[in-house]
Amino acid sequence: QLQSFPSDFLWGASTSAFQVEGGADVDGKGPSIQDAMGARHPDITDFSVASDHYHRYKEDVKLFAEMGLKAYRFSVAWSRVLPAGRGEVNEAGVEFYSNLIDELLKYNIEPVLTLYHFDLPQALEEEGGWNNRATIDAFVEFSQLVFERYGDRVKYFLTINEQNVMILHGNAVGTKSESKKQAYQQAHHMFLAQARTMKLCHDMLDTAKIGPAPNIISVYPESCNPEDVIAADNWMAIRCWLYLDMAYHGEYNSLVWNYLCDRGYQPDFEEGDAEILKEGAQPDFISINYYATMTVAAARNDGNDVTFREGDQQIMYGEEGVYRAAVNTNLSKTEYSWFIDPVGFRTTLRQVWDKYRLPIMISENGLGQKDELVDGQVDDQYRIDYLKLHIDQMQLAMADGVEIFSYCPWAALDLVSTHQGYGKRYGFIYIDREEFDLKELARIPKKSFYWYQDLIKGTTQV
Ligand code: BGP
Repeated sequence: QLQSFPSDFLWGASTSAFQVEGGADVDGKGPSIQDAMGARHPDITDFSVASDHYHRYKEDVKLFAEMGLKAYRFSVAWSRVLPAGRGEVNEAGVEFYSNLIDELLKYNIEPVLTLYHFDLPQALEEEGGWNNRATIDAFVEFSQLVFERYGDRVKYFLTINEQNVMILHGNAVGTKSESKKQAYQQAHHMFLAQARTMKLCHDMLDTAKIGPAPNIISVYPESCNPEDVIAADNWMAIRCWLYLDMAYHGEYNSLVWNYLCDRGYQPDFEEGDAEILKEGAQPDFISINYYATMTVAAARNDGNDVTFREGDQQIMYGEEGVYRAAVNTNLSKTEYSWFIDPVGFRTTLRQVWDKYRLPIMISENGLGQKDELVDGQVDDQYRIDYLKLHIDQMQLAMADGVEIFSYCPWAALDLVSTHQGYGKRYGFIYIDREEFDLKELARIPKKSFYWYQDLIKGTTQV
């Protein structure tokens, strides 16, 4: 049934630096905002050791090779290579990623490098973080270093992971802002940083490909009431299309721009910004993270549009007077209350393809669950079921004509959740540690590891 995948399809898996590496202050690494915040909740772990991938990457890459991965998506911790965010280069940090890339290539695993995954250097945060326009220059300096040092070996670059989640739900992922107006100013600076970096990548490297990596999910109106339908459409534009339109067209989506102006959130432009955004709109592909769809009803403007139900997924709430979140009774939920919607994955892929006609990479998709180690094994059949349903729908999307070249589920190995600790696991490889008890951090392939290995083997043999 899986024969329609091209033999060069990049079956992969994902991680991000601060969630997997540990080694938070070794070999000259500077603190990031994630380190500086420590555990955001006292009852869950911080990121200081994580999965200790920094010290054990060789063992991990060997397991990735055994699993059959064709690609591995990771991020470079900005403050590991530039401890102060700009200026002096930390050669030990540069070498870590160089070694990691070589190790991947040794096993023919394509490195997919995310430049920025939630972990701004703390030194830049202290100068205002993304509120400060100078952070744009620092990001470009960082990107230039990455292109210089790794551009000879890395072909695929992702600019900014889930910019839309940082802007709309910064509290969950560590990006602070005092108001929506300020958040959209930060977004504007990130758009400029991304545009300059995409251009720089093409100026510096002949064969490299680069693209944005927002979280894109399709939306359902709660009913066929036209007011619900238009609210859902607005949600999609504000929550999703803005971010891809900026990368692709280098312009604000007009519908979203009107919304920003109506509510007084519109960012300040400096002279030349419009040209930078336009000139840098050079994505070679689009990468999306997909976990769950959203359902939306018309706003009632009664003070309850925002209602965040305890236990619901953070991204599932409304905005007063704009739209309100609704419950989709057709969908089941994970034990962390994230909706499960494989068909919505197909819809999302079709919509992205229809709008932009660029090849698509899926840089995240997966199931967070409390796995149990029993007699040295982890039977995560639920994760296999989840991934299989999504892969089936991805295949149907491909049959619809959507061009997809890579699937990198979250996560290659267990790592620290952005805001829900180590108990919530996503990996194909179990890491033997508890929230606060590090144990030996042994690597134990889960049942899903062997299932994915079989799937990759089955679809890539000629
Ligand atoms: C995405 C992030 C990842 C990751 C994942 C799972 O939003 O890009 O960094 O952690 O979601 O989310 P969580 O860790 O909150 O369960």
